Amino acid sequence: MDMQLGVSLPDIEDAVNAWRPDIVGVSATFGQHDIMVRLLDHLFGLPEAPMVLAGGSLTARNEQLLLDRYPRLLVARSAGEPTMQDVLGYWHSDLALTQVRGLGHAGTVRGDGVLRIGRHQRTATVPNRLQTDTLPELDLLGATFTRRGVAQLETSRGCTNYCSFCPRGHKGQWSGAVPQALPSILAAMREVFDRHPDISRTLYLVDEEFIGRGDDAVARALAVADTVHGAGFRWESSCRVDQVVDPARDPAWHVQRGEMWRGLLERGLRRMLFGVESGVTSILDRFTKETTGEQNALAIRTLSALGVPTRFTYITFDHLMSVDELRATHAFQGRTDLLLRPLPDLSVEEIVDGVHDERFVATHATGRPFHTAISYLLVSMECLIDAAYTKRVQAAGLAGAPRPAMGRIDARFADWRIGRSSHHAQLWIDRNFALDYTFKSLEKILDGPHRHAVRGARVVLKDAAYTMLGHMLALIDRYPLADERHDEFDADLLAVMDVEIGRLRDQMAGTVQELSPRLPVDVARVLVAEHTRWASAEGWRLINSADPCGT
Ligand code: B12
Ligand code: SF4
Repeated sequence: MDMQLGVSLPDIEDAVNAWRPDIVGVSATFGQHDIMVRLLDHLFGLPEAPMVLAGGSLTARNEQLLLDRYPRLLVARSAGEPTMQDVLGYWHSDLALTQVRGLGHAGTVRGDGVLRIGRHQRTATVPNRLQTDTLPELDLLGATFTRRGVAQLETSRGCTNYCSFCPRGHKGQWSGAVPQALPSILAAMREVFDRHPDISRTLYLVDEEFIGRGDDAVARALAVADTVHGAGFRWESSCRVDQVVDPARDPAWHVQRGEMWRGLLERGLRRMLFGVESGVTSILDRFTKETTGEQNALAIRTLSALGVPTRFTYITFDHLMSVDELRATHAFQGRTDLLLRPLPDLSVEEIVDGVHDERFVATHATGRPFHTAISYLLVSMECLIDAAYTKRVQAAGLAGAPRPAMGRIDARFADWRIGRSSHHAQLWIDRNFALDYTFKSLEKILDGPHRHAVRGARVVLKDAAYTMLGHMLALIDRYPLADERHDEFDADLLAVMDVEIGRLRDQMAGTVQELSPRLPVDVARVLVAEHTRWASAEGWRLINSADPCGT
């Protein structure tokens, strides 16, 4: 039962009361803590409580908190399939609880033993490499399409890196063979797509790292793409920048990669998301990104010259950053020598060489600043529970209260001026989020010149956000670090934001007026309605609906 598809909590409670299941599995992700607690309260309050197993990204973050509150709960801490199999074995008394792979628990949970509350235990985790075929549940795909959702699939699990802000506990190390079951999964998905001819035949491969590692990484990526494309789909996914440019590798490796990117485009790649996260090497070091600013610059040039449609995510503010780092961030986002024109007539060798050559870059640069290619500007670090970065923030005495709803903690910034700027940047994002999201959604459903026009309108919003960052830096220069005058700083910042939003309003009115007659009537209607709402909004509020993940 999927609550994203209209199922309510009472519906689930009714189903549990009617079916009286032995085991209930619950999956929760960011933002769903409150609803999960209500469900678990209900389940554990039943006279004969079922065995309850919870998993998902948010559950993994809140494991300790949940086990404190529900000592009989089982927490699935890794990929679900082996854990589910073992839990069935446990239910049938074929396995001991300690033999169930990938579990967090508080002791004995079947009501037939002594609970050791407060001594949470973890069983051995299943490495991702032991599970290369993932079989998605397809019985909800049709209902997902009816609600204009998208089809997701994983072709690998885990990541090749350990960024400090990305808790790896339940995601693990990268593993991916060419999934043997992929053709039959795709055939089954195609049957569902066939019943929804209006839905774009695009698959979202939600791998954390699509390419992965190993000598056969390129061959595997091309084979997966071949299979997906051969089944009639285009696809989007995510991967790391070091799959494009890696200073430790030789030119031959880079040429092979360039050819791989062109090969992936021929095999239906629609867009690839890269978590650049910063262009400043000291920040990348703090993030344990294992990349450098220079590497990111070269990768952005290479991808744009190869014509790969990209999304870049970027963490503009982090709690441990200095003003110099924020200034360098601003400079990187403003660089006009990163986005090159697609160069289909040049060989991969020429591009791989050329991105190092400033004359080549000057000849082929679009002149557009890099920030126009960042999915969401002005985003701040989220201190996720259990992440290495969060531990550094805690060690620096900056940690605040836990926020289980988002699996993170509140935190102050080492430099109060950056903290106030980050807070106001979030206000800026939230005020403009719905309008930007409308543009983004329209872009997804439009093609050709219409899509281009909508994209142009998004750039207007991005330019304004970037201008705000410049204002913030100018203001920071006027306030010494040692003299914490929060109220005055806030007032100055709000005054600038008011001026800038006024300017944006004027500009956006012109943009929408020019754009809407060029759009299909129903699309124009959606845009005008959202624009009217946005233009008449007053004041600055947090709405907690930002989506900096960019996926
Ligand atoms: C799609 C997506 C989104 C979409 C969600 C859309 C949607 N409605 O599905 C959007 C864009 C909204 C999003 C946003 C965010 N996301 Co996101 N997102 C993803 C992505 C790419 C895919 C999610 C997914 O479906 N995964 C596949 C499922 C199958 O994985 P899973 O839920 O973890 O489940 C597995 C196990 O946990 C387990 N399991 C799950 N449930 C259960 C239940 C039982 C009973 C059992 C036994 C097992 C089990 O089995 C599954 C198979 O292995 C993942 C990357 C990834 N590969 O997971 C990132 C990811 C989950 N997102 C992440 C983050 C940080 C966020 C944000 C917090 C970013 C931010 N700073 O704001 C926001 C928060 C969203 C919010 N609510 O505000 C991180 C989480 C970090 C971490 N390592 O835990 C991830 C892992 C990406 C990354 N590596 O950085 N996201
Ligand atoms: S942030 Fe991305 S690159 Fe870094 S460990 Fe997580 S999934 Fe891997």
